[in-house]
Amino acid sequence: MARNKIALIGSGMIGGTLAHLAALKELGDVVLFDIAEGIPQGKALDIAQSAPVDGFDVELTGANDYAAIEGANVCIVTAGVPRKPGMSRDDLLGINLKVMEQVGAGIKKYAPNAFVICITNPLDAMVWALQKFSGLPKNMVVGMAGVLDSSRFRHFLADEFDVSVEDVTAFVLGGHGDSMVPLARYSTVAGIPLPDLVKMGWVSKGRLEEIIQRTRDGGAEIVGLLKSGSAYYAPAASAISMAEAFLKDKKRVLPCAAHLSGQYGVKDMYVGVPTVIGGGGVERVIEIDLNKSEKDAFDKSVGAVAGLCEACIAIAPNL
Ligand code: TXD
Repeated sequence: MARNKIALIGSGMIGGTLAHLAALKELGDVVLFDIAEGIPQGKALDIAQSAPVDGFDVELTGANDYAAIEGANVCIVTAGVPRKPGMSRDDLLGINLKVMEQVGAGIKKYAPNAFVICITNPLDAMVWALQKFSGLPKNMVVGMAGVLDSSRFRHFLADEFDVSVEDVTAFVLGGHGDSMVPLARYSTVAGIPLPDLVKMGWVSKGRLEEIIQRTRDGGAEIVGLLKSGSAYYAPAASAISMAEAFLKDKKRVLPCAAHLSGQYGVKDMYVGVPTVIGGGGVERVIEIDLNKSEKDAFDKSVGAVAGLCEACIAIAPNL
């Protein structure tokens, strides 16, 4: 029986970590792809040389040609450039949009049946453009942000309450960015919603607000500490959980940037919502009840994503 094949488009910090995790978990053979020559080959060889120590049997290869991703079951896209000093968000958007055009063409040609997980920023707009450039079914192209954002929220909550991270569930909706919407009402410790924990005296309302704000600023906090580059361990782990849900048909309920066609009143946009991920890709978008303030925050976040999509169309009218 042939192994699954996982193609990593972009072999930078997240790409390399993805390759290591996918290999350790024996999710399948791994192909690292990048335009930088030597980087994907070097990382593939380095990780392959750890296989005898850790005892995993997967093949790792590095490539600069899209033909190497042929027949991949999963493609995880991190290709692009990060924001550098003096660069506006629009500059970044323009450059990464061109990258998505190339990546979309490569996937369309060599891996049209793959489940595609986009990580490149600005996430909600890039995944939207990648789906259009690749022409793959909308349920097979998804963006990673919600798993990471809710994992950050869970970490902070578990730390605050001094309980296991395993017993904390958290819910984050909306776009990946300043306007993300962490939902306290749907976040729990072993099923006890956060507002109840406030009533039980576990945490004050003010402190909970601080934790929510720290979650929103989670990416920036790490950028500030690292000085160059952004987070990569938790983003890679988050994308791997999505790939695993697909490859093992686990039907996990995960928040992802999914294509909406009317759900939550949103049409033809990718926004962070709870989904079911299994062998059919995004098998379901779960529509939860939002109260007035949650809906307002969600709509504001959707507005921010719509602005990014419009900026994409201004650059690439063929979208
Ligand atoms: O939650 C989330 N979605 C995110 C997103 C969390 C953290 C970081 N997030 C974004 O992921 C970040 O803003 C970046 O846009 C991506 C990738 O982050 P990473 O830290 O891995 O960036 P690197 O190390 O700069 O790697 C990017 C690689 C690098 O090796 C380039 O040579 C390559 O992308 N690159 C390309 N590969 C293929 N094709 C093209 N055109 C290309 N251009 C650059």
